[in-house]
Amino acid sequence: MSEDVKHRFDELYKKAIALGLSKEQISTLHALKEIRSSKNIVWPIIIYVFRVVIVLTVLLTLVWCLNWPVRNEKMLAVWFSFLGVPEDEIFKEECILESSDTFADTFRPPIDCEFCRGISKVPRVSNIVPEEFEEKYAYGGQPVIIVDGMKNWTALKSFSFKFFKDIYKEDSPALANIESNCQFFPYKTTFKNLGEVFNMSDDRAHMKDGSEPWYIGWSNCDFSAGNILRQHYDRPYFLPHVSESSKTDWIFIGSPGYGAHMHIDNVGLSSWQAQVTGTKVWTLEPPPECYFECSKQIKVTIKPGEIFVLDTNKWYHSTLVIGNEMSICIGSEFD
Ligand SMILES: O=C(O)CCC(=O)C(=O)O
Ligand SMILES: [Fe+2]
Repeated sequence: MSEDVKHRFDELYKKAIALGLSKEQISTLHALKEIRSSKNIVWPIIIYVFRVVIVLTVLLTLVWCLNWPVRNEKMLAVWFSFLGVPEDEIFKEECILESSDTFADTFRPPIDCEFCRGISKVPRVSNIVPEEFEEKYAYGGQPVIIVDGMKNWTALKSFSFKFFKDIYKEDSPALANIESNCQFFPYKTTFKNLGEVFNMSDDRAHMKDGSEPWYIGWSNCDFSAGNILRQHYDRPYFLPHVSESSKTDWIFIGSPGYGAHMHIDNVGLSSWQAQVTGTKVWTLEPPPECYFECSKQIKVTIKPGEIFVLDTNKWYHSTLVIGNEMSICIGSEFD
């Protein structure tokens, strides 16, 4: 109400009292009731809408985090169809929305801490039969190192920076395919693709004094390159007989001093990673919801010739190449 209206209303009020009307009589006036109710109508509506928005946000966040009673994919499908994207286009391999690590971490459904309870060490085993590997390590949360996992692999002798540079030559179909269809992780480097990696100077690649460290990874989804790679290694002997390794191998390569930042994956399956050259320290952490039930951190050093098996979808993990040698790893998921 403006000051002028207030003033005039006060005057009227005083006159009405002077004319002998009581306060009670004045307050029963119809016009006064309307003024009172019109003054209060806006704020209650705003507060009501605000409350509804808060309750809906909390409910949707809970449903998203628990992935129940509606699956996250279904929620996204509803959202995208609201935006006019047809449902069958949403889950094609190329993402409509790139989800950042932080986004994916924040909205990751909570993990059952059973997988890490009581685990504080990573055992080194050898000569393990697939049945024992399956029972103890394949699908639970216990990470393991198989020290004789690369017996008879020629990769130990043939894999090098030059070996990969030759497979993915400039202008080769393999490099073009990798660059447009496979995943590439530059980590802390500024490389935009694999072509740029293989274009770096030999001095930097081989960590000549003072050169900048580097570390990258890529998935090999090129069939012809995959065939060449597989001539140099076999399916690890300890994998359960029925399990299949994915057709896509992962290669991680880089110099001492660098590695992968702390993250958790969302690939669904456990994976094995063969340390062909160099030495890498893995730092494992349970997800925050398991801090009070599991060891807070486990560090493990993987040496050349060893295979590390880890469920990267449950354990947060980061890596650091140590020593003097370039680290080259090849790995795959298994079901
Ligand atoms: O080998 C690395 O440096 C990281 C590998 C990784 O993040 C993975 O295998 O999930
Ligand atoms: Fe990972």
